[in-house]
Amino acid sequence: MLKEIRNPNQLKSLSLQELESLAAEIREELVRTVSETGGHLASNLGVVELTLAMHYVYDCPEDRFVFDVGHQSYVHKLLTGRYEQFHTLRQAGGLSGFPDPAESPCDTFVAGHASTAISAALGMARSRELCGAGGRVVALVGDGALTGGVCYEALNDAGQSGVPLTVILNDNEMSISKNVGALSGYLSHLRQSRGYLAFKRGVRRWLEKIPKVGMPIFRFIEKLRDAVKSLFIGGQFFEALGFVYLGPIDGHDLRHLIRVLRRARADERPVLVHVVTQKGRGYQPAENHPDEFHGVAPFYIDSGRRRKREQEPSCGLLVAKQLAEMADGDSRICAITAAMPSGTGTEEFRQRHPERFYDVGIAEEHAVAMAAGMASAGMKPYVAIYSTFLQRSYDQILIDVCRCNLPVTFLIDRAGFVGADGRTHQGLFDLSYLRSVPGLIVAAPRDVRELKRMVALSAGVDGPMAIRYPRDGLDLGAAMASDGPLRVGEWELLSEGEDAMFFAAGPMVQLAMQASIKLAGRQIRAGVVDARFIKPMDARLLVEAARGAKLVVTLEENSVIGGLGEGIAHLLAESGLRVPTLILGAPDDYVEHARIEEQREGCGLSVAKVCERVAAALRAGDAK
Ligand SMILES: Cc1ncc(C[n+]2csc(CCOP(=O)(O)OP(=O)(O)O)c2C)c(N)n1
Repeated sequence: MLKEIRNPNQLKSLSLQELESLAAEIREELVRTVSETGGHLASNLGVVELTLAMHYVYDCPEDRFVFDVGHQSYVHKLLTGRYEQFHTLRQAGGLSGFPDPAESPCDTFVAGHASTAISAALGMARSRELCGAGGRVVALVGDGALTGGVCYEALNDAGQSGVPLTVILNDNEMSISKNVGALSGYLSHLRQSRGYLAFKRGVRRWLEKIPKVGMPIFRFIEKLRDAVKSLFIGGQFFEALGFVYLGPIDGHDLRHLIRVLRRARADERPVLVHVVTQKGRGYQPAENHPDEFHGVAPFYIDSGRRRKREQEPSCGLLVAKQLAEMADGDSRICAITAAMPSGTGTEEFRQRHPERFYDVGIAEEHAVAMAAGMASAGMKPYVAIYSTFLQRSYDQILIDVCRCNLPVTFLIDRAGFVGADGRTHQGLFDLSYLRSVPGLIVAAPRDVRELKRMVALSAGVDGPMAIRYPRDGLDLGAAMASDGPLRVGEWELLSEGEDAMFFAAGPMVQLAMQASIKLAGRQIRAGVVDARFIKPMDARLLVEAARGAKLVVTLEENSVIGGLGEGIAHLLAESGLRVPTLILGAPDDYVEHARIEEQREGCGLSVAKVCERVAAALRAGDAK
């Protein structure tokens, strides 16, 4: 059946039984494809019936769906004419793993970062009112996303707006890991009231059988719903915010879902439908380990085992282990994560020092402001957040931490290209947004050995520091390890060269080394400096190394706007040294999903392409 669905309107002619078999087909397709491509499996398996019911009740694209984060939009993609391309998911040139309006008119909004769907949906609903356009707007938000503060700003605004808007809360008790926080406890309290709802359904079935008076009595009871429900369910948090609350309902019961969504659609007020689903539903390994199958690499369907062994250990895990050891001897050290204990490796720290570990939910701004508070009261917090999500915390970094010179260390994971998650997840901006922060030390180690030294160095830094690193731990080997002292703001000269001088940061040092070897084969002598501190920069070594060269080349896995290269160009200009400078890095753009090597190649950051650019720049210089 799935093959035949080119348009979600086709669903409307299917019977309940047919919809149920379609759900089974969709699950098979999800498991088959994601086992090959990798991706967000467990979240999608959990919303199969819910997405079917949404498309059954609403009319896409006239009605607009906004998926929070967007990682759970695969079922929607399959139902909106993208079945044929589904096997290209997350690969270069293929379907994105997130909604993308360029792919389909049924994708209304790009997300990737959590907790923005209610705001966007309210904006769309208001815009429709102003333009006199019809159609409903529905936001699908997870209970994990609901730990993010933006949701409350939106609920607060939407609840009093009187604008027709439906928020579907997909409550599976999980963020990536187990959900956290008081609201998660509140939702669990609501879920327990399902006994009451089952009781209500039972009453209806019973009353339906009584001719004439049965249904009027039931409707009377329904009118008393709020009063009766509050006896069983307790505080009506969402209703206090101005929403009509419907639920909790079983998110795998299609008949019930359709009935409740119809009711929500007919309501002219803001409505919140609380749907309870099981993450990973229908595929045993994902049901057993929904956290591991949240975002998964290609795997064998039979066992759920990964096809390729993980490149172990990740930088995050190494850092967390080291930090846990440092914390043994320093009771001020604590670790903070924003809903990513396994992704950032900080789970390791939790094992050893649970009393000094904080998972604050998807709340990066709060995480950083809280770290500032802890540091101001004597602790030494380490905040582990992915580069892309730390963007949310710019203000807290600038004002709450750095303005007061507080000893908070930022462990910035997934810096640089991130591969299949694509445009919304690239860690290509942190050097730009952090370099502008007064007083912040910004470091990028070239490999895991250097990373270790930087984390050790951070212990003695009595102010803010950021260390950025990619997911996979590159080890350049003992021969490339530096044995000299590591001092804040000091770079390292790795090799000399009179034609070109590379200044590279992070894993780009390896690329610079490889390029310099290849260039030597073309009689071009290129030296390499590890510019491991992006702030403060080593002005002395820069001028010394650049003075004898015909060309300065900077290499970074960051946007060329505002990163290492621009910083070096600025310093060179200030020093009065006039050397042509080639700034190589990510373009001023959003880099699409592909493998990391493909993304590097596409941005000109391969050995061959770097050599070409350097040779061409030198030729142009000679010609002048
Ligand atoms: C601002 C931000 N921080 C962190 C993440 C990483 N992240 C992606 S999905 C997710 C969990 C979302 O949980 P939930 O909303 O309940 O959806 P589920 O996967 O359980 O359906 C997290 C933490 C993100 N996308 N955006």
